[in-house]
Amino acid sequence: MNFKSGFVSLVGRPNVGKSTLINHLVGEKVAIVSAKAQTTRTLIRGVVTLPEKAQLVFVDTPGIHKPRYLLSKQIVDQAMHVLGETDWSLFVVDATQAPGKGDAFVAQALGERAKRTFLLLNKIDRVPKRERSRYLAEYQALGDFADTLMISAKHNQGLEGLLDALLPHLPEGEMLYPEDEYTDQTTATIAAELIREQVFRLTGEEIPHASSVYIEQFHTREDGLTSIAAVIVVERDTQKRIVIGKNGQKIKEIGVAARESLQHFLGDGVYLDLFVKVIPKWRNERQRLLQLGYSNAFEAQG
Ligand SMILES: Nc1nc2c(ncn2[C@@H]2O[C@H](COP(=O)(O)OP(=O)(O)O)[C@@H](O)[C@H]2O)c(=O)[nH]1
Ligand SMILES: [Mg+2]
Repeated sequence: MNFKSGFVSLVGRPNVGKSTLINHLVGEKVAIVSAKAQTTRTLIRGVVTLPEKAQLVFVDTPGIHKPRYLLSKQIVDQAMHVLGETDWSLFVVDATQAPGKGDAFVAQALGERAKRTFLLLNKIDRVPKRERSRYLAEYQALGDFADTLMISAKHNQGLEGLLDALLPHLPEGEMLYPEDEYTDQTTATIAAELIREQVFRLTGEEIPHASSVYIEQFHTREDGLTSIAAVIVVERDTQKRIVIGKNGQKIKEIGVAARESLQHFLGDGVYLDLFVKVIPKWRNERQRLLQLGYSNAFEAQG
């Protein structure tokens, strides 16, 4: 058999488990995960190489939803655009719930753009066996799917079967990434994302969506330790106060958790300095979005 390679996009409304799925397929954390919707903001590639067989490049897309800010408009446009560019699309839905308007919206976009789609009913670990087909027909009615698979991204159920099912329709081709590479993100970008994951986890209400993280300084010291200075951006002074917390408690909590996560990723010995900065309306200003690293949101348009 000749070597095959191709791109596979993961699409679906927010919170169905797309980022969890790409991480478990790749076997490394390439995308941050949270229980809050709209966590993923950029296209993230995760590479799976099956030696002598195939290389699949999965593209995690931000959840498609009705946008309220320029940031979310760019994000959604970008996700829509990628549908038409990949060999396969995986339409990820939440098997614990009946389809909603959000799912129908995504399914329609898939129908208009995607080449070939699998329907993935995710989170089946939360559905008793005899109830797993409960919403099946309703989801299948949303579009034209090559096949339907039931999976649990979180518990690695059905993922090998998924890879096997994708292979036959993958085009023949060369490896697209070096065999040992599993993402296109830089180490600093992943570091910023891991910090943002903790901001999402440890703050509430409007803070997660009004915040962003960028790395101001990242270097490996002579003694082998990694020194990172990162800035958490928010939109208002009141938000800055919440992120810092009473006597600096909140920022300390975020720092401790982020440092642990960074050490897991980079190896032991991470120095982390966190700062909080107010940039009014950053989510709505093109220039700010570019500065904060959301540039591929714009590139995807061209
Ligand atoms: N029980 C269960 N939870 C899952 C599964 N996949 C994802 N989740 C959870 O669903 C939430 C959203 O996941 P995430 O991957 O960020 O969703 P995304 O917005 O589609 O990228 C997180 O709390 C995940 O832990 C699964 O297979 N089973
Ligand atoms: Mg996500």
